[in-house]
Amino acid sequence: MTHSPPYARATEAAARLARLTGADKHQVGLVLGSGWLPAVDALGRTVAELATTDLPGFAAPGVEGHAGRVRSVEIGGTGGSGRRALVFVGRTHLYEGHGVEPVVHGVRTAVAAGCETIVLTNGCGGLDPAWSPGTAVLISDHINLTATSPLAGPRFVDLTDLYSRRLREVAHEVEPDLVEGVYVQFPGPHYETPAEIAMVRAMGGTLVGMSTALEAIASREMGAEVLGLSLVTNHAAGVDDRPLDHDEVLATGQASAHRMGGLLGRLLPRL
Ligand code: 8IG
Repeated sequence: MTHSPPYARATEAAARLARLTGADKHQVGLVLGSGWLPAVDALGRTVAELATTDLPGFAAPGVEGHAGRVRSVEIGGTGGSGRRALVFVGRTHLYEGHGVEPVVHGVRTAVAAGCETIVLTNGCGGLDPAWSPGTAVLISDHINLTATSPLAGPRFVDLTDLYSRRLREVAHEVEPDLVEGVYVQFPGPHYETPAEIAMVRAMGGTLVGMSTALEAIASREMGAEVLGLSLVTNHAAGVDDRPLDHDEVLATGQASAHRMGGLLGRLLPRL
């Protein structure tokens, strides 16, 4: 069944990627979300970089007017391990309106390129008032409120340990004071109302965003182990009485770039 169109397109993208990067295989796939983009240069030596639109199956540039980029990065600095990370600098969101397939095409391509580990990062709203903007949170589980799935047909995938306990333990070794949270994916692009955040709290959610859950499901289905990291860039609606502001989201990402780059740089060699 992995020969049906979306999977076949990911295989084609992986083949093109191997040709353009000179690497037969990559070992770790990393998706950088908002808040994490400024950390990209701290990850290691970039061996090759291309636009996602150089590969088959990726959505055309969105509102920002520029295509996402993919980097092939050497893991572990100079001397290196010979292992490569495939780094997606930006992602396609469900709210762009192209459907769910382009949203998960990056992680499917990464797994088809050999990645057995997928690291998903995002910027999000935090429900805990103690999580000030700039707090990194390890995702322990998710609640998918998009009312959709990246899978179609009888694919009854077990999600019991979706955000791998083993990889979370590795993350705690690398960064002992990392807290954990339950990520709730909304479709967006609007932020939540305070009443919706009260609902999320009642459900057991502690982080809200517009990505990650669907990508985690698609990664798991293809057999990858998943690690999720959120950067709280704002308090969720109603947690304080300030309105949400996209410029603040960007500023928090800039201010956190050094710390998040350091965290990912120490994490990648351990995955
Ligand atoms: I950055 O508060 C960021 N993305 N749904 N809610 C949702 N997405 C977000 C938020 C937020 N902050």
